[in-house]
Amino acid sequence: MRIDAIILRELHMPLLHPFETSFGATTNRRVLLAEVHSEGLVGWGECTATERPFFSGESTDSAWQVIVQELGPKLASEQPQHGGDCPRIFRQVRDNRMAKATLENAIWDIEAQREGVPLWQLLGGVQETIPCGVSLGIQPSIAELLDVIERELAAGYQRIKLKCKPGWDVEVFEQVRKRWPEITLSCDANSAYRLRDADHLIGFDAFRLLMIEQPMWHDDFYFHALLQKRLETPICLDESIHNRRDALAAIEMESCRIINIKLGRVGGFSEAIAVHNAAQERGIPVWCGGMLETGIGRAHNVALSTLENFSLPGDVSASARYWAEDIVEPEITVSPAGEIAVPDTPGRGYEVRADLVERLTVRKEKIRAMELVG
Ligand code: OSB
Ligand code: MG
Repeated sequence: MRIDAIILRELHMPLLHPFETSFGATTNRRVLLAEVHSEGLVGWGECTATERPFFSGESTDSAWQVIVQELGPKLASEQPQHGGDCPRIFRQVRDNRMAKATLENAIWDIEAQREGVPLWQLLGGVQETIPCGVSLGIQPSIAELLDVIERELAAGYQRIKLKCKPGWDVEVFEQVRKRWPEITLSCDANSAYRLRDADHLIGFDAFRLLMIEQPMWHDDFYFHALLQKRLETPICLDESIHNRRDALAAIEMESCRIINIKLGRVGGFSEAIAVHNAAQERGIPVWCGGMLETGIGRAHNVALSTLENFSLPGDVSASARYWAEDIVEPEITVSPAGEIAVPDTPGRGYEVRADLVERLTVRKEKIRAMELVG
């Protein structure tokens, strides 16, 4: 496909509610969107980098810089035939996976439109409805958390994931389990614990959690394997898994029994599919994580979640949980059974509201091809 233009945008969008993890709270999202024009079609990609480099080493500003100076010019100088050509085009640039995913996913988005098939079918998806869970940030009090859980269960969500950290864990789980002994419950520490906390973490077994997500260091396999040996509860790795090789290492070392796949964290659809397949071949279930995305990233997460081995409820939930008004039409909605029905229209299946995107844009840059940049 001929790349006619790449426009990078930054949008400012306030979250309906602040979202707090063990590494900090987010109130306002700075969202990067890539708008790629090719032969009359427009593909969109959303960058999942956080405002500050606390989840991974990437941030809104680092991704902006790498896309404008490196990845955008490389892509604009090529004629990729498929989204799957992007990893080769970007190979010279190390890391920066969220920046790479922004552009690669936009190319898949165009490819699905060009082929006239739903994006999820182009990816090889087979599930027409996907099971949904919610990720609940750290709340000001346990009482407030219980109210939020009650609301999300009433909305139909199939799994409640609690963000946790030292001081916001066993007491919280105790109260939640007292009220709801049987719900599917998990927790996500975003790397908040250390080896000295191992005995404390083993205490989590009492709460019959579906999994404990990324309890220790963001870049570790070895110590998670030691911990997993002592835990009954499955460990799920998020931050540690950047690609298929990481997934193979984690599975081989028994660092985890479940993998969270995030498009940005692994660098885009190609690598996400490779991680999915590697896990499937080894009997390790996966689910799709979230990064507080707008409808564009959310639509891409929905499409990815249709692959066969996405067998656990993910963190892909309704637009209305995050945004007063989402930038896609229709918004992403979840049924009372806690499922998203996957769109059967060509492409991503959710139209981008170009007028609203334009209104929310605070910075915009047209990317120049490599030979023009020099
Ligand atoms: O670890 O899953 C995470 C949000 C920001 C950074 C890391 C994480 C999260 C979430 C959000 O849990 C889940 C969602 O988008 O609903
Ligand atoms: Mg996580």
